[in-house]
Amino acid sequence: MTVTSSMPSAQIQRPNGTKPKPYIIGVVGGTNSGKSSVCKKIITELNTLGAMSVVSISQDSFYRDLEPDDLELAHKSEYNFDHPKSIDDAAIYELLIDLCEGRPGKIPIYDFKTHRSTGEFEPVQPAEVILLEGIMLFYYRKIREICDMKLFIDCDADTRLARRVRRDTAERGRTIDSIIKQYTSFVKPSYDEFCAPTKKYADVIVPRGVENEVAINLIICHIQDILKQSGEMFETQNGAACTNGDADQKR
Ligand code: UZR
Ligand code: MG
Repeated sequence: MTVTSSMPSAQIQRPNGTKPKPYIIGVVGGTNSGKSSVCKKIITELNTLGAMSVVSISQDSFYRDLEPDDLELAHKSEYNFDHPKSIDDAAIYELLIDLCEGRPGKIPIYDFKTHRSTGEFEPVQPAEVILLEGIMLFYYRKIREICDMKLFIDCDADTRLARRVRRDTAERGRTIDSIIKQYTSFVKPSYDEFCAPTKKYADVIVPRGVENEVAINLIICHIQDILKQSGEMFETQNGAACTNGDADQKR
């Protein structure tokens, strides 16, 4: 694990008397690097440690709707979903602002088989911790700047491709030929252009993803410390007396 900075970069402060803004953790890495697994592991660990509310948001929910021509290309594996313009980054940012300001939001439900948003949404409530994962999130300046902690999951390209073949055949209705065509024409070049260079923005670079228990434990401890500190500041400002177990009331 490489620790390049440990300063939280919280920009949004809520007025005195309201709960502190959620702690936003951005998790970036190439396709199938293990981003979702790292997020799941962090959620499980945080939940076991105390009554902490955590929500997880994926960049994959925010693919833009395609025009008919582009949709046709997508079905032939000739559309570049790994280009920054394919994501509605403004919608992600607006959702984060809503959650930071204590308003509930909604996450679109995307269907990878049809390459379309289903038109349905999943409601999301403000929480103490927000995990935000996706291949290009640090490419978008506003999103990267709203993150308090930025993780980059580092994983060899051959491992990622092998996992991608397995996942996309099993879960996303793809053939091996279409996966390889998409990978060599778009996924790999876009990773090199839009994802890998954003590693420089990460606070922590995690090799081997979810298998890296030492790194994940250090990250969990850091999150706990930060939440404890902001909970204590909140109590001091508001004169509230809470015990350690009252994480829900504390924040
Ligand atoms: P993760 N993707 C599709 O294959 N089809 C879609 O309709 C939308 C996205 C792929 C996308 C990217 N692209 O590599 C991957 N391509 O989903 C991101 N080509 O998902 O980070 O979970 O691997
Ligand atoms: Mg994923």
